[in-house]
Amino acid sequence: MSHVLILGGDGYLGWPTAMYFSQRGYQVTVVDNYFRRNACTELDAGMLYPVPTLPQRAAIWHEKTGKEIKVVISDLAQPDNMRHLFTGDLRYAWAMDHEFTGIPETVIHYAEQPSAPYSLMDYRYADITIVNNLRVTNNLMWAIRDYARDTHIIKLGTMGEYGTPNIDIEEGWLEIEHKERKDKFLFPRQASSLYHTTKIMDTDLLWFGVRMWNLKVTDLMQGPVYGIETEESVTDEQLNTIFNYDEIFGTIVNRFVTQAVVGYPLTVYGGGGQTRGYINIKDTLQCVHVSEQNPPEKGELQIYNQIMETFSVNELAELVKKVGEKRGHQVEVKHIPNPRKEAEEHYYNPTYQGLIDLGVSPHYLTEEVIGKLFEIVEKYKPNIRKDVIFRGIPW
Ligand code: USQ
Repeated sequence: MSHVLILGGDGYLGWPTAMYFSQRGYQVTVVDNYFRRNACTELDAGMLYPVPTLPQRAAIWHEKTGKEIKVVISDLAQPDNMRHLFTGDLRYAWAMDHEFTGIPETVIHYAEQPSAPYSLMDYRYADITIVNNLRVTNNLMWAIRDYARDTHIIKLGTMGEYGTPNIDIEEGWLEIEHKERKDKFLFPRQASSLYHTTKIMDTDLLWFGVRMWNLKVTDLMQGPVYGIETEESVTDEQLNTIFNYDEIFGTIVNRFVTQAVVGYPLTVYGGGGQTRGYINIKDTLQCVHVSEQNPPEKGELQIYNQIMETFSVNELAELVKKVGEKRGHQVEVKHIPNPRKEAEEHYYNPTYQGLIDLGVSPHYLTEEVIGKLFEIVEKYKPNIRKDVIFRGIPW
């Protein structure tokens, strides 16, 4: 049984990934320090519904499926905590049991502060973002270097590393001809938040590890994700992933649907021409799985653009309005001054063929798919707090 270690296993993507691999017969261990939950409490961010603790989630999963997900609660920004995951010394972490299950074949690294607005709230939140994200990645790189050189690191990157350049975006690399000589480099990066900047730095760290120590790394450049339900969560709503609709941790599609349900005008920032690549949470799981099944060679950094289609903010607002109105909601679209500093009209033409070539079959953002998301959000309507939807965190 192949062993997958998921760092950040309590998050929006981490928990669904844990169930997905467990369901498919993998031995799964999740590690988390509850950063996301604690930040939601600290910042009064609001969630669509409360989520059980990780040990509770694992117990519910076990009850439903007979399968086991091992849980470790630990802060991986501390180097020794990371190393203990590979040496088996879990005395200093909270773990469901202390039995060492061996070196994992794959580590999936989600253990990062994931919000752009959070990273720009003020210098303290910038510091937390930079310290957490870079230390966890560096600690992982060193633990793999010292104990597990055959282990495949799958790192969640972001399309935001590329920004919105005025040329086509390639999958990770760009061949450059300069003064009659050619070489291949990482595609130019230019982030539009400090959070996104940490992801660029992560890529640089791991690219260094690949060149120096022959590590095997896959970097998945993902766009904003939407959705709640995955195949594994449908049996019990307590298995649903954490769902934020607030300005800090909520992403746009999830936010717009929630806004439509409570009659809050859809918050289109500025002109609304901002275009990004989007992906259904179900496809994130497929992408990570095909990446796990197709590891790179030693000394190779493999990069995929993990999106399935592109939309502008205006297009998303129109789609949500259309579906919302069919379901009987009154939906207003409102352009508000953009709190962010970003291009509102720009060229955007990314390539995203690699994961599809490996066998991912996309779930597109159809009216039916949005309708299904509405259905779930409507169930929790009494929990939705209008006061956390927009605060206007400026860049
Ligand atoms: N936007 C609005 N109104 C809103 C919220 C967002 O117009 O109420 C706009 C933003 O200005 C931006 C776009 O929608 O142009 C996407 O914003 P977002 O908040 O959905 O996503 P973003 O901040 O870019 O970050 C999210 C995840 C992050 C991930 C990233 C992928 O939080 O972890 O890395 O999506 S990407 O955008 O491709 O960099």
